Amino acid sequence: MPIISINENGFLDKLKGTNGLFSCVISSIETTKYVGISGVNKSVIDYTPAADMELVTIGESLSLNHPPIDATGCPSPATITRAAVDILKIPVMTVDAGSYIKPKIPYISVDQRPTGDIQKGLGMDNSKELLNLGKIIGNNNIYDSLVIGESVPGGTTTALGVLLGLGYDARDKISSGSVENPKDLKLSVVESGLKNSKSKDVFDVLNAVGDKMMPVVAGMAISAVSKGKPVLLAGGTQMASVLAAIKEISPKILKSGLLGISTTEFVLNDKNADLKDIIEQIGDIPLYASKFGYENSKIDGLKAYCNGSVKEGVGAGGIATYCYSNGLNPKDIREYVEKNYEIWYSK
Ligand code: AAM
Repeated sequence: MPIISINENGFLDKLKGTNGLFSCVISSIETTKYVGISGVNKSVIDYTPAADMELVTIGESLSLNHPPIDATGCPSPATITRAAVDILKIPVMTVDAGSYIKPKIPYISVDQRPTGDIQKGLGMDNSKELLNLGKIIGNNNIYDSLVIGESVPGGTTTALGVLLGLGYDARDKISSGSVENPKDLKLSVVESGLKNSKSKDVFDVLNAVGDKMMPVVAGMAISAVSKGKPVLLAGGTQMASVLAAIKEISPKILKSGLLGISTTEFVLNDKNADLKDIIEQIGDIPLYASKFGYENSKIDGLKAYCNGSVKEGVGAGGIATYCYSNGLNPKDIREYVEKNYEIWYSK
């Protein structure tokens, strides 16, 4: 099986065979403008959330000449997500929670303005409202199940901030979109921001050092699970912070048996992070990791994932878990990405 399962509780059987929707919530973070916290390439960072979702939805990035890249030139994880949704014809929905550049495809808007400066504790002032808007989206979901991803450059730093703010032992355990996880820099940014958090209440912590994707995804997951639908949080340590927020807001959701989290093998095996430990601190939730066989790839940019480049994002790990549960193999995804790589990145 190309899925590593930890603490499995029958969730995957509930996901299997469902007519699911892939949804991705995007946002930008003002702090990335002047602090090098993100592994996403500086030259494309403002365009990355939009270009990621254009690629996933229609097979090309309209807002950039080519799909986004990381600091070392490796391809965005949106390439994996595109392969998965295109092969199995999975419907895609983009939710904009404040990307700098707006996608040139239809999307649902919950907030025009990007996430603010988390270093000053000014991530947002409307996390409660964003939670409620997320709930409306989840309530109106007509599909049997939801796989929810994110594209938020700088998002592993907000994840660190929210988990620390909620009292978790997360200091040395948060992953990164870069090989060289700038841990000290990320920690100093969130420690500074947390000083301006009004309290340890989840909404105050989100407002100070969270990003706008987080309350939206939390709301979507809470309302969809409440309606009896399986929800897969598609991401690594970023989705762990969403899980921690859900636990504060609606703890019964964690006990429903309808919530899981899935990432890539690259995040699960990241020596600079410890996702498994974080999930265990939060609660009794199944954790999955998808394999891709990228060690066998002929393309250097894909092989580099095995050495810590990119690792995850745009729901790549989770949508692969959904697809593997429904008959797809890692080879199908790898070959699709390899076949399209030249077309996507030749410009
Ligand atoms: C999303 N698109 C990406 C990408 N991500 N394109 C290229 N490289 C990535 N790493 P950090 O906190 O280091 O910025 O990592 C989080 C970002 O990396 C998110 O946008 C995530 O979706 C992924």
